[in-house]
Amino acid sequence: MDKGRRNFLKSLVLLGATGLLTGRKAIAQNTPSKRRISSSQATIRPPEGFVPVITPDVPKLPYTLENGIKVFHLIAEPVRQEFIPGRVFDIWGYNGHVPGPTIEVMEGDRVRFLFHNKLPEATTIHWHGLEVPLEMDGVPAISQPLVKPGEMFTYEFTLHQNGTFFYHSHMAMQEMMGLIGLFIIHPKKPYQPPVHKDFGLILQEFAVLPNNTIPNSLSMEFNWLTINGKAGPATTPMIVKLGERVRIRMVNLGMNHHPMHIHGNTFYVTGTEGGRIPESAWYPGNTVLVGVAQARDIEFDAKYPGDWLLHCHLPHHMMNNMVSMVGPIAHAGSGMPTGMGMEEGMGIIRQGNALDEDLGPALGRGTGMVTREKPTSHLVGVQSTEPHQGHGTPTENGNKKRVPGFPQDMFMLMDEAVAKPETYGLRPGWSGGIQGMMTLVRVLPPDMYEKVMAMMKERQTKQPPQQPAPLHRDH
Ligand SMILES: [Cu+2]
Repeated sequence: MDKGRRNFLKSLVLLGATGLLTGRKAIAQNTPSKRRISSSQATIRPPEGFVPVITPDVPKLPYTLENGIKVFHLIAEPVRQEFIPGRVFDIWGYNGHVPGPTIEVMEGDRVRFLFHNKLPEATTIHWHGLEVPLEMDGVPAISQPLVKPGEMFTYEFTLHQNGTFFYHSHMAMQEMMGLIGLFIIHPKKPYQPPVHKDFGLILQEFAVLPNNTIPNSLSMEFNWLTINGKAGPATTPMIVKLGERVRIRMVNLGMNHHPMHIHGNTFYVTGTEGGRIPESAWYPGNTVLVGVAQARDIEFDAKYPGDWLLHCHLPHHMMNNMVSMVGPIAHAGSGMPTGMGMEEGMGIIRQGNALDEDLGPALGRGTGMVTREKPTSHLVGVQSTEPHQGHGTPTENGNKKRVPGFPQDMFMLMDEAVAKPETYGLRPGWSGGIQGMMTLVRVLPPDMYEKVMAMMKERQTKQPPQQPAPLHRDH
């Protein structure tokens, strides 16, 4: 058994024990199905060559085994989560995380989900892409009754598919609050050619008005774009050893499609939300459109050493907190209520004359630390003693020329605030080049790879994984 698989099995045991402890209260409230499972339906063991999926910044959902059934506890609840250092948002997730913890199972498994609703309103869970009996499909009022606050519902089915799937609330606005998670089903026989690294990423978008923490789920525009619940540069790079074969699974459930682009490498699209694509139909690219409700798997051989960007190529999805043309409201300090009318949307809240330069573009696009605006005439044409804040690229001092369109840059350095083993050895100032829906695939030569992996292992043994504190743990 190789090391990766041994570690995976070890982690299952540990996670299983955790699940048992945290799930005790839930078990008492629930009446699980008494159905007996024959030995032919017993849990499927991972095959030789099995590679577990890695979901940076997102934990796996633990389970316990009961008569060969994998039993999971899934809790929908409010979550406080930091997308980037200093910016904590009030969103909704599962088991204290956004996106929810990754469900990782085997084709042929029988699974049971004891679903607890700790939200203040009714919800259900839909298993996206899974062929399950209608009564397990999770559509409120169509396939099942609503799961009211404080209630539970048991979902149980057998998995006959394999591939990249996801689970999510089937209440549209709840989806926009963050309620989604990965559901990875490994095949009984590993896909060919085998990969060394298998990553899973969830792409999400949130509209949070300046000085607020609560997303406006009605907005059609978005200013926080995340990968696995983090905005660049707080996204955690994917660490790969030079020469390894890599799979990256990407899932999208928002209002926008995301053309995901990788630098310096050519990949093949090898899977969709419908499962594995036959090799004869794989197609090459370096950008794959991960449309709403879609999953896309890509694979490539990591032949080129380097720190390669993987990012959505929509320009506005490579920013944090962009809030163009926000009027005085930006520095009101007390925040704006969410749920405003659609016409107010994101960033078109103004007072008075729309063309008054005192109500010019807000300068907080960097990481949103600054939402105070200044008259645009302060930016150019005068000897500026106060360069636009939060921005790191040098500006020509004493530039007497008024340059229409200035400023555009949002270069913001925060290397130290987001430092972790996975960022070790990046070029100083690297964090300025990564914002919004951006992350890195770091293809490291063997010596550097071993060093980073050792640092990651040390972190694992030294600190428990960081968990955002749910707001209402005691419900
Ligand atoms: Cu995008």
